[in-house]
Amino acid sequence: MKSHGTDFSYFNPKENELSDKTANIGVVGLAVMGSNLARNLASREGNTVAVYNRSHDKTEHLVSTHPEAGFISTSTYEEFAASLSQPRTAIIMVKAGRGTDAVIEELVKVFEPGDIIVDGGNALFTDTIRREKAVRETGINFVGMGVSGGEEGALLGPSIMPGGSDESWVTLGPILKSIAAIAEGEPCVTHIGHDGAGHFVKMVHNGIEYADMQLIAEAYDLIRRGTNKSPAEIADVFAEWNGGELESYLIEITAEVLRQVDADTNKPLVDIILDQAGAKGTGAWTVQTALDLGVPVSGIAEATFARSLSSHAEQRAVSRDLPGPAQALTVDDADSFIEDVRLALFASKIVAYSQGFDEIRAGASAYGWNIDLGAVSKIWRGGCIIRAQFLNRIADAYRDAVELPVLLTAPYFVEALGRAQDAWRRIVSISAAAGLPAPAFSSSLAYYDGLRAERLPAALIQGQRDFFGAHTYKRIDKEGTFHTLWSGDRTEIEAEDTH
Ligand code: NBP
Repeated sequence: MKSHGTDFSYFNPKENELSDKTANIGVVGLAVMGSNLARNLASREGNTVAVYNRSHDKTEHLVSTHPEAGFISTSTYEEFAASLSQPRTAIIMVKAGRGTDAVIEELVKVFEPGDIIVDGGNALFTDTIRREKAVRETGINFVGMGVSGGEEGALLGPSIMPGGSDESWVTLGPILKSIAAIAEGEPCVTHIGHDGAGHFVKMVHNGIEYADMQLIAEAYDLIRRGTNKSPAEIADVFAEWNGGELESYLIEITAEVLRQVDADTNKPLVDIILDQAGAKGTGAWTVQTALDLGVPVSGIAEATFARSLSSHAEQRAVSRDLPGPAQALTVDDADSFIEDVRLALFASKIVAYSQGFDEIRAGASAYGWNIDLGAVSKIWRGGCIIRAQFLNRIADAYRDAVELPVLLTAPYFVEALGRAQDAWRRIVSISAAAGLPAPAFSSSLAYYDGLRAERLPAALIQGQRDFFGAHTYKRIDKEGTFHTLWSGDRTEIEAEDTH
């Protein structure tokens, strides 16, 4: 995880020498996300939007192609600052990393204490914590803000996850509520917590997205291989699933992608697309952070690794002749097989979300954020990529038990997992026997069974650790920490705790 340096030691609040401030919000960075967010802001009553981009031609292009937006075009940071009413509020939408630091450095020179700088890019939350600390010293507020929903979301209503101070939320809250997606009458934005909390939650959102996509891909693959249905026929299956408990944006677009026919070859597009999945790194951040926090997000990790395995073309090429099972997948009853896959998908999806919320809980505890998990699930119901009907069930679970230690132990999920588990086990067994990779299905099931287990073989691991490294162990029958003298007479002694 790369971090980028920031030095605001030169900061010297400027006299407010410029007048004619007419915009209540500004956007810096006018590539696709910034332009669309600026247009969204401008379309809401009461907003006047100042825009700035490093290459001025982009600013001119946006302003001239959208005269209806009434943008205030600016070509320098000074002009940009002068066009904003106080407290000045600017949303940065530039390529995350060095670009973000570069813009912050410029804005800090022209903004004043009490003003608000918002980073709406996909920043690593630890960068946001560092930036917030540095900017705070100047008296300016810094808000790291996760934005989900892609280009369309930015334009029509994203799900927004702002961090930052309570003071900045007072100004920002109404503006963000005016542009966010609406789900069941509620805007998909809430003040997540201080400093990096918003970007942390956005990161986990993306991790869950990876898991959700991988699970759907595994479901598609098993149905295709098990039933010989065409992609268009499987699109119908997904469209039907979208009418039930799996209803979600990702299931909906899966049907659309599977139905698409390639114009050049007249074949299903999914058969023409190279089977190597890309990634921009937020899945890896989620897993790296989970490892640091000691949170087992195995479904998200498998989904991230599955993408990297897919993209290792040379390794796959030399491995093609590795021995596999003699028996291919055979399915007698296609309809009941498809229903089993649906249930396995639903159960695994519950695990992925449960693991993601576990990571948010652990992050909140480690970084001192007070995050309302029910509110997080609600703001993901609209605008974002993982929007899904069952987020309401997650909100219900945290409403009924705020301190719920494991999401999947909430009554609704216990019932759903009980209903799904036989099918889930059948699907994992069948795919393993047939040599078909279903890593997210199988790791989710293993996680579920690991949580359920009355006793785990971790006891043996503690014995091994004590044998080779004198790492000590605890006993089930008495207090204290113990070590066996493995290379001596193998008696047990009380020891210092070196866990
Ligand atoms: P890009 O990530 O492609 O960034 C391009 C923008 O960054 C341009 O405006 C460019 O200015 C500006 N920029 C760069 Br690069 N370096 C700069 C610097 N040193 N100083 C000032 N400006 C600089 O744009 P995007 O795809 O619109 O995404 C914007 C942000 O939103 C990113 O952080 C992204 O991760 C995040 N995001 C994207 C999505 C999505 O679906 N695309 C979704 C959610 C969040 P120039 O025109 O002068 O080169």
